[in-house]
Amino acid sequence: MKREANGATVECVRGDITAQPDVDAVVNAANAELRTGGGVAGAIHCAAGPGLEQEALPLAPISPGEAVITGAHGLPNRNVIHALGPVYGRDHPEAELLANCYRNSLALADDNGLESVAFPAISTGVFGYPVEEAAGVAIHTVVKASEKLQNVRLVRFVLFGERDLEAHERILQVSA
Ligand code: AR6
Repeated sequence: MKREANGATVECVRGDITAQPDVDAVVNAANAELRTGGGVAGAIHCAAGPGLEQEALPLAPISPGEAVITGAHGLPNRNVIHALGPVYGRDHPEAELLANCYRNSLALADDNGLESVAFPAISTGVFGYPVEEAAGVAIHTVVKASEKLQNVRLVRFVLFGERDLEAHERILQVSA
């Protein structure tokens, strides 16, 4: 499903973040060291090839809420934006740190002249953030941030599972 927010389209789809060839940037649910890792990070590094880690490593370490941008290497996009989500129950205040991931990623995309960005559900895997809570933070932050975007016109949430998709759609329905 999709909604309009301040001239930008916000949409939720079920899929794989490494298979979004029509967006300028994909966001990586990174680790602080910007190394390969598992989950989204593993899939992105695997699809991009070793050049991605080589380019990213000198930008590490990053802190929760922070985001950095690199080229996309073997991925069919222009850039990868690497954002470090909070570990649920450890990094506080977790909602603020998670919101910062989305805000900072969108600001980086916008500043680099990108028009479309795809996000996974940051922190909801290994980092243990309950998906319903994370979806609220993610969607509200993106809708609010869209007020200030000059270049980004499409923000896509790419959810791996049906339950994750439904959680995001429920929030998007009432927020844009
Ligand atoms: N496309 C879209 N979503 C995916 C994909 C994919 N290919 N693969 C997994 N997901 P996670 P985190 C979903 O663990 O919680 C890594 O090891 C997944 O089902 O990737 O921020 C890093 O190195 C879940 O809903 O990110 C870090 O150490 C969501 O994406 C740590 O995990 C996020 O899961 C980051 O943990």
